Amino acid sequence: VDRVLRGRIDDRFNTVHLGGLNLDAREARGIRRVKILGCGTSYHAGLIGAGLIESLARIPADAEPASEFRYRNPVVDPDTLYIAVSQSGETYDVLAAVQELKRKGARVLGVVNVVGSAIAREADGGTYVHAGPEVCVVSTKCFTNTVVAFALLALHLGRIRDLSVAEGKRIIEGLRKLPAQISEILESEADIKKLAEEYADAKSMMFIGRVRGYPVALEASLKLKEISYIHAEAYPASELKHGPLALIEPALPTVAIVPDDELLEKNRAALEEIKARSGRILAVAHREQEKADHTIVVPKNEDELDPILMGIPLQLLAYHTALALGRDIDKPRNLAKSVTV
Ligand code: F1P
Repeated sequence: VDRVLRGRIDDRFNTVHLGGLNLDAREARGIRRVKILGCGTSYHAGLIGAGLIESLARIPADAEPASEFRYRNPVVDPDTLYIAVSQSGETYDVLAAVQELKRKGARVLGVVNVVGSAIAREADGGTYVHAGPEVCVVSTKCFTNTVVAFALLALHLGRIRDLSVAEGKRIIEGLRKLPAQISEILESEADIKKLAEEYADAKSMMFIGRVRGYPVALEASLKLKEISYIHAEAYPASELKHGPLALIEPALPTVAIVPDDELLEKNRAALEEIKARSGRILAVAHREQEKADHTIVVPKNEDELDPILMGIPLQLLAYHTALALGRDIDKPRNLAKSVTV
């Protein structure tokens, strides 16, 4: 995270690599939409990125799995900024989406970890996320750094448009707090290990989050699947009542993302629905949640930056669950470091 924060999003630091954003102020003001493409963890980081761009730059933004986008003959719009996200920079679905976009005349930026990778070379500009060369098959640090890079991009676009200096400062100060807050979360690893051992007997787990918390739920459920092989599903908390509540019973624990923000009461109501059906609840929150059986308390940052911190204990939860089940963390089955076909 320090490394992303030290390299501003569009300064010379990037020139030797992806070349920065390559957007002048007039072009940045002309963006009508942002579309982010990635696969797996990179798609989930893109969903959080889209939320950051909408809230800080007030540009409509969304993310889509690149693996879907490339097959649906997408309409390419000249006023849309396309951004491809990839840790390895080699994932074929993402590369194919970038090539399809470029064939149709779009400008595509990359948010990539591996320097000089195929997607980095193909993109018209963008940034590296500096998660280090030692990343493993299952993406963790890169997820965090990609989201930080999106926060910087959202700030940059926001400042060119209508974001006030004071609002910009609020976010910058929040970003600066992240390294110390992440260290604080890592210090609670022993407690998270105990929780992982307690929930490791589950055959399946439900993950819920609302708005900013939903991509965190998606990513946490993917991490659990990838390395522990426990079946997991992620739902937007408000979708529970549209079907999935039928699944809730003591044998299906729910991991709930419950930040202290304007949606706190709504999220608490979802916990009540689950408790009313005798579901076990593990909450990730900024303070103990009465309805939950256990709460992992994480430090509070600015609302927009909370997803960065809330994802980290859940990466640790997946890691310790996998260890408790005797899985080979470094060689998860059926998973390649980059999917190149
Ligand atoms: C995308 C991805 C990873 C996942 C696994 C397979 O990779 O889906 O998120 O953990 O490694 O590939 P990338 O494009 O971000 O390298």
